[in-house]
Amino acid sequence: MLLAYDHGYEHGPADFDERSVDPAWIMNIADSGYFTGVVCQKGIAARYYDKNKHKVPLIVKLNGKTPFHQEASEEPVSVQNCTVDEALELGATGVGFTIYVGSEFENQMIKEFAKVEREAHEKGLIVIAWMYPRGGHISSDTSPDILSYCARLGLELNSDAIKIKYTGDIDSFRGVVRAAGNTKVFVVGGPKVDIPNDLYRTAYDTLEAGAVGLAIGRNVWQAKNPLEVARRLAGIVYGNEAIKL
Ligand code: FBP
Repeated sequence: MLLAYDHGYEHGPADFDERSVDPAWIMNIADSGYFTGVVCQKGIAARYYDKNKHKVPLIVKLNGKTPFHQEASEEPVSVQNCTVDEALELGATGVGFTIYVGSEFENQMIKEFAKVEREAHEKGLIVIAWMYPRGGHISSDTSPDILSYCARLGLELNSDAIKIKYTGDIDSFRGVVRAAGNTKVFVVGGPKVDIPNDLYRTAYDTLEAGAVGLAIGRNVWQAKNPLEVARRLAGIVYGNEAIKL
């Protein structure tokens, strides 16, 4: 279970309430024992992640984009703002990198990713690719065929794991997981759902389809009781015995 907290960059502080706007509050949730990683941009890591104090492994997201270029005519591009060495210095166990598959800037992101992947692996870091189909050439970002293509690309680019959207049903998602080969698959959480059981059902189904876990943000830290949501999700992901609390 990875706790995602790069939303301040990707969506702006509108995603946060008075609790979740504070990165220190998030680090406590991440360190609660339910999570196997916290994902954030370098500024949050530098200022709020203490490698001598926090037990949860750190994944530094190396690129990002704001939502201000969302016109249909504007193709998405996620730009690198942090190096592998900086991530290492911050205490990272792994690095994260977004590729908007299908974007007119896809080649630029793949080229940057290839450099990052090479260097991160040489230096012993885990590499996780956010494989998001996006842009005017993409008809649907939950299409099983398109997500399978993204998953396969993640494997071919030598990602240890990919983070990807759910297709919406177990059978088609099995195909996505199969396309990823031995690259591990994490499923994104998405906007907060109103009915918690829908979240738990999706978590269960994605694991049933072969995903290794969830890389989830809003559905945890926007919840009234984040640790209760984390506990329920951990029960699904690890099985109850593995919960460390
Ligand atoms: P959520 O669980 O909140 O959806 O977080 C997953 C995530 O991939 C974040 O890492 C990232 O900030 C955000 O979703 C990207 O959202 P968008 O789909 O709007 O680009």
